Amino acid sequence: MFDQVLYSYGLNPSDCNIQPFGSGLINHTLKVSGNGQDYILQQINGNVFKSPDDIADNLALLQVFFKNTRPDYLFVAPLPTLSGTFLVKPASGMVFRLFPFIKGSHTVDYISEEKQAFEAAKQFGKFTHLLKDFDAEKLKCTLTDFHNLKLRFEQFKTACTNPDIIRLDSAAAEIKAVYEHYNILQTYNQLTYHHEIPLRVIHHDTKINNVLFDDQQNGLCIIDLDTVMPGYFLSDVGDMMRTYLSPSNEEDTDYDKLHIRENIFTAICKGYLSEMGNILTKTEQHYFIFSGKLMIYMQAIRFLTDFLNNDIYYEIKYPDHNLSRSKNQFKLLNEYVKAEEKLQQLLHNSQDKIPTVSNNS
Ligand code: ADP
Ligand code: GN1
Ligand code: MG
Repeated sequence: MFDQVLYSYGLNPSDCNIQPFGSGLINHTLKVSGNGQDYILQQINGNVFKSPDDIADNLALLQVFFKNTRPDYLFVAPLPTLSGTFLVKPASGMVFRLFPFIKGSHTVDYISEEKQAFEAAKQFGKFTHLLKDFDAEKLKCTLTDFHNLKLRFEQFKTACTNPDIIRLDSAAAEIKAVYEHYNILQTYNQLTYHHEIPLRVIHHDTKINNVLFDDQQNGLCIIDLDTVMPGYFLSDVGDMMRTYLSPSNEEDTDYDKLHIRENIFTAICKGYLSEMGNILTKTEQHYFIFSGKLMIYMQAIRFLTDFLNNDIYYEIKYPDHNLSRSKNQFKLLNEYVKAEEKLQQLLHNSQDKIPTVSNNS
C-alpha cells in the first residue's frame, strides 16, 4: 500500500525508511526518510473526515493567500504528487498525503516552560491575525458543528441511551458532572444564538503537539490544519487553556497532578494577545477566560460520549481509556473554575501591557 503511495511522489520505496511518528489521536502519521530528505506521510482518518478533498481545497486556498500576502510565513502545505494532486487514494476509502518534514523541528506533549506556552499561543494568534482580511466563508467546513457545544450535549444525551448498563454505571459520576456544569452550555448558547462574537479563521485544535518548535523552543509554525475553518476564537484560546495550563495532560490517570499554572496562563495571554490583542472585540475579550471552561467541558463531554458509544471515535489503549480521559477533564474543569478569579486578575495585568485596542466593535 505504502509503495504505491510513495511512487506517486516519485519516491522509491526501497530507498525509504518508514516509521510511525507523533502522538495524534486521529490521523495515522509516519515519518519517511528517503532521497536525503525527511517527509511526513499521513493517512487521513476517513471515519472522521468524510471529505478529505475539502481539506485539500482549504489548504490550497490558504497557501495562495499566504504566498500573495506573506510569502515569509511558514505555511506547511501538502506536497503535490507527480501528477499534481495533493491527495493519493490507493484504495477505496484510503487517503494519503505527504508533507515536507520541517527541518530541525520537534513537538512536545507537555509544556515544561513558559516560553513554550508564549510561543505556541503567539503562533496560533498570528495565524488568525494574518488571516484577518481573508474571507473565512470561503473555507469549506471540514467537520460540521465540530465545536458546537449544543450539538455535543445532544450527542451525549443520545449516548446515555446506550443499553450497556456496566458502562452507564461506571460513568455515573461523570454523567452527573455534565449536568452540574450546565451553566457553561447556557452561556455558550446565549453567546452564539445572538451572534455576539465574529466568525474568524480558526485552527480548532491548538493542542501543544500541533506546534513545531526549534531546539531553542522558538515556535516555528503550526500544523494539523485539517480543522481550519470558520469558527470562534473561543475554540483556539480555550483549547490552549485546556492543554497548556496543567503540568499533566488528558492522558494522565493521576488526577491529583492536574492543576492550573498561573505563570503558564500569563504566557498564553501574552503570546496570543501579542498578535490578537488589537483585533479581538470587547465582547471577545470579555469571554477570554470563559473559553477555557467551554473547551475543557466540551472535551470532557466528547470523551464521555465516546466511552458511552463503545469507543468508536478516539484511539484507545485500554478498556476505560475514554472514561479516564473524561474524569481527567472534569477534574481540570474544577481546578480551572476554582482559579477563575485569579486568572481574571492575571488577564487584566497582561491586557494592560497591550497597545490601545483600536478596532473594537
Ligand atoms: P494528528 O491529526 O493525528 O494529530 P498531526 O498532523 O498533528 O496528526 O501529526 C502528528 C505529529 O506528527 C505531530 O504532532 C508532529 O509531531 C508530527 N508532524 C506532523 N507534521 C509535521 C511536519 N510537517 N514536520 C515535522 N513534524 C510533523
Ligand atoms: C483530536 O488529531 P488530534 O489528536 O490533534 C481531536 C481534537 C481533540 C483531541 C483530544 C478531529 O486531536 O478535537 O481535542 O483529539 N481532533 C478531531 O486530544 O476530533
Ligand atoms: Mg495533531
